[in-house]
Amino acid sequence: MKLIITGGAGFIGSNFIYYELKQHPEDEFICLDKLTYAGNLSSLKDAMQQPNFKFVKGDIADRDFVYSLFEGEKPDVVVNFAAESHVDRSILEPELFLKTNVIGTGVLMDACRKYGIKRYHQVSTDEVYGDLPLDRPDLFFTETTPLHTSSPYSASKASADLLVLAYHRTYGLPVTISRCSNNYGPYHFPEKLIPLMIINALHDKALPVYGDGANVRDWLYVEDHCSAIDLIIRHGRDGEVYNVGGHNEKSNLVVVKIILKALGKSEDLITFVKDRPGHDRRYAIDQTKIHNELGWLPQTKFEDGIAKTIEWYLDNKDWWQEIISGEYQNYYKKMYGNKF
Ligand code: NAD
Ligand code: TDX
Repeated sequence: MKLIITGGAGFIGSNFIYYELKQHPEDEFICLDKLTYAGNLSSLKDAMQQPNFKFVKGDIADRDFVYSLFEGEKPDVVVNFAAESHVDRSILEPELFLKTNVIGTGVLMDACRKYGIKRYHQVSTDEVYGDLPLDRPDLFFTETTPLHTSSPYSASKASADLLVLAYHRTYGLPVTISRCSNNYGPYHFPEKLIPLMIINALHDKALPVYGDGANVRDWLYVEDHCSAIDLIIRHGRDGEVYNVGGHNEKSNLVVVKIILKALGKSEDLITFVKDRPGHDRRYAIDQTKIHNELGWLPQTKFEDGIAKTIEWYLDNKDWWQEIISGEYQNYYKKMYGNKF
């Protein structure tokens, strides 16, 4: 089988490529990535050594480029990770989110229609469901929870999901969608909560916790997300949405304290800053469907996953030092300059 994996130079995409190379050495993998600020070729260094892996630089919203790639490669499966993925950036500059996340998804699906495909898989997010109240721990997102988005990012992801389902109904395109909770693990770009807090703590810099730090996320180790997508693309049913989550809800403050404790740093580094506009309070996934249909369950407990993640950041300083030495500093000033 030949798979095109878009956004494979990003956090989850690169982890997925390593997962697939290990689990399915008989398959062929092409990574298509624009290499935006979030894409990092060094994350794919070891994959580049494999004869069944190829990297192609390009934009999923560039129709001519995408069509010529599909014409040449004739993939069996497309897994679309490519996206603008950071909520805070979407609040500052929404337009790029529409172009990549909505138009880009449409172009990929048109290419699938034109050249034929066994499966198009859209990597979506639990953020399409909006948020849940903190005082109703009995509530969870199911696949039939209405879409109710809060940020330009989540609105763009929900739009893409609707487009994917419409292409299934109208054109019979064989699609699946996964909606996953917050991931953490190796190669996570340091603008996101967990890597940002690890790296700031290592530098004894303030840890900017938005609002009161009580917002809850359902954290899933990235490899568990990869195993879920692998099952869906190979055994999932056409036209179906599958929720993926860890039943591992933690407030941001609790997560930050766990990181500080593991690094032997003081909680005095915690600094409460101005809240994110429209900040979702709680995400929580009901993963009954993927468990019942495909037998999926997360394998990594948070205590083990966070320990492995911190160790990875300690062992791979070159990877993140390269990132934070560049444009990232301007981003940090722009994003956090007026929050403190
Ligand atoms: P990321 O920002 O780390 O990586 C995104 C990748 O997409 C980068 O390599 C970037 O260069 C590439 N890209 C961006 N625009 C592109 C374009 N126009 N054409 C080609 N490539 C482009 O993101 P991530 O955290 O790995 O997330 C991957 C996917 O999973 C996204 O679709 C995101 O919405 C979804 N998701 C993420 C999480 C999470 O916790 N990170 C949870 C659920 C779902
Ligand atoms: O500096 C920070 N301080 C802080 O308190 C940052 C960067 C975040 N936060 C809070 C905001 C959220 O409540 O931490 C929580 C997690 O924030 P992010 O890491 O930005 O993730 P989130 O907004 O939850 O979205 C993530 O999960 C769903 C991914 O970035 C999305 O791509 C995915 O769809």
